[in-house]
Amino acid sequence: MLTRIDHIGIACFDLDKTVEFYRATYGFEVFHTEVNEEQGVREAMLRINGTDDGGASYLQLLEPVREDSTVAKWLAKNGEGVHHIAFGTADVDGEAEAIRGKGVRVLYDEPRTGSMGSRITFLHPKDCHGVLTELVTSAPSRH
Ligand code: MC0
Repeated sequence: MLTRIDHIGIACFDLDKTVEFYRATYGFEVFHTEVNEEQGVREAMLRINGTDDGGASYLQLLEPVREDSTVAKWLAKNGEGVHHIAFGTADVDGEAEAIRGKGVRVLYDEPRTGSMGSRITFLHPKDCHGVLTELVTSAPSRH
């Protein structure tokens, strides 16, 4: 079961300036930052609210850390904006398998490491009406 919006991923050229925009405009504060080398991004998580299943929903601001990263490629083509949406689930493996069985391309054979120790996978945007879609099981310590 997909139980919440875990985060909305927003691609930006300058993470610090974008963080400052969200702080000054809406009052959202940075909950967590990290560099995910595998994904080629530096990211800031802005916690928006807690959810009924004990998780939370975030805005995830993403700045590429190398030219060949998927986010750098996307920014070069589209400019800044919403890059993906992520649904939270207690069972990313099971959800990925079930969705693959419905004919949607799941991009990873096994979930990889995402923000704050989560386990993540992605669904191909061309199979999801143009939306790059991520499935996330957050680390147990986050609940
Ligand atoms: C590409 N496309 C998108 C898209 N990225 N459509 C909607 N939203 C996006 N974000 C479209 C392109 O416009 C193109 O359409 C087609 O998909 C193929 O794209 P491409 O530019 O030729 O690029 P590919 O095929 O090399 O790669 C696309 C793919 C890739 C989705 C497979 O971006 C990928 O593996 N993404 C998953 C990983 C990722 O995005 N990581 C960054 C966030 P046309 O019509 O022009 O053919 S990391 C993250 O979020 C972590 C840290 C976390 O949450 O914890």
